[in-house]
Amino acid sequence: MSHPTASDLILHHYATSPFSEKVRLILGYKRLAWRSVTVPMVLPKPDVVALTGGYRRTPFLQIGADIYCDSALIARVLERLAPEPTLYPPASAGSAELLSHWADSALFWTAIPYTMQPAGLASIFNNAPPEAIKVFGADRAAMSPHFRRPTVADGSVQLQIYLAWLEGQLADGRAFFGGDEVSIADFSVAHPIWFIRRAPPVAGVLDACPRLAAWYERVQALGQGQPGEKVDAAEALRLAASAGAGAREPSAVQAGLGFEAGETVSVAATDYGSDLVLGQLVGLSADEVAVRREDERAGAVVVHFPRIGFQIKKFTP
Ligand SMILES: N[C@@H](CCC(=O)N[C@@H](CS)C(=O)NCC(=O)O)C(=O)O
Repeated sequence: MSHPTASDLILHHYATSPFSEKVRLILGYKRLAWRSVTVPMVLPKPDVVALTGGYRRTPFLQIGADIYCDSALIARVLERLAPEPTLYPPASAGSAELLSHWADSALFWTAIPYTMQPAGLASIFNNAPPEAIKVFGADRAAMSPHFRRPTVADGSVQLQIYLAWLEGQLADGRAFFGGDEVSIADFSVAHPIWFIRRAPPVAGVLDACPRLAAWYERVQALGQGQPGEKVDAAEALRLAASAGAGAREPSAVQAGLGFEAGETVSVAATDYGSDLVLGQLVGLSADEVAVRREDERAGAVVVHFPRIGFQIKKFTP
C-alpha cells in the first residue's frame, strides 16, 4: 500500500464557492501542491456523483479512489498529510473548533443571502444573463427547501451583529482568532468575508470593522499558494478507477457505534443538499464515516464524511 503524497490531491471545486476558498486557503497555508477539477455550480453534476455517489455539495477532495466530503473533514485530512503548519494548535483547541463551526454555519448562512441581495447580485454573477441567475436560484431553493431565508432587512442587522462579535474578539490585539497562532477558525471566518468582499456594492458593511479588515489581510497573505494544476473530470474519474478503492489508508468500523462493517448504509447531510449516498460501511469512528461503492466509470471508490452534520442509517431497500 503506497502512501499518498501531496501531489495526489485533487480538489473538485469552483472559483466562486466560499467553502472551496476555505480549502484553497488551507492548501496555500500548508504549501501543498494540488490539482484542480472545476465542477458545475448547479445540478446536473454527473461527474461529481460518479465519484461521490450522490453528494452534490462543493468542494470535495479526491485522493486516488478516496473521496472526502465536507471542508471540515478535508481540513483534517490535509492536517494528517501535512501536520505543519498546524490548523489545530493546542492553545486554542476547542474554542477554534467552536468558532469554525459557527462561522461555517451561522455566519455563512447570514453572509451569503446578505451578499446575494439585489444590489450584490451583479458582482457575484459577473453580470451573467438573468436566465443563469434564475437557474442558480431555483437550484439552491431545491437544495434547501425548508430554509426560511433571512430578509435583506433582517440579514443586514444579523450580519452587523456577527461582524461586531468578530471585531470584539480581535479587540485585545490578537493576530488570529485563536490568539497568536493561526487555527482552523481563521479559515472558516475568512470564506464568508471573502464572499462579501466580492460584491463591492454591499461590502461597505465591513467598513465598521478595521481589526477584521487587518486580520483578513493577514489570512490572505498566509493562504496564497500555487493555484491547482487543471485536470478535467474525465481524467479524475480515470485516476479513481486505476487507483482502486481503499488504496490509501486502512479504515476500520469501530465497535459500539451502532453499525457493523460491511452493512449497507446511507449517509446524508442533515442541513441541506441531503442527497443519500449508499454504500457498504468500511470505516466508522467518532470522527468519520466511510462507505465503499461501485461506479461504472470511477470503479470502486470509498466516500468519507465527517460525523458532525451527517446522518448514517442502515439501508433497507
Ligand atoms: N458543510 C459543507 C458545506 C459546503 C457548501 O455548502 N458548499 C456550497 C458551495 S460553497 C454548495 O455545496 N453549494 C451547492 C453546490 O455547489 O452544488 C462544507 O463544509 O464543505
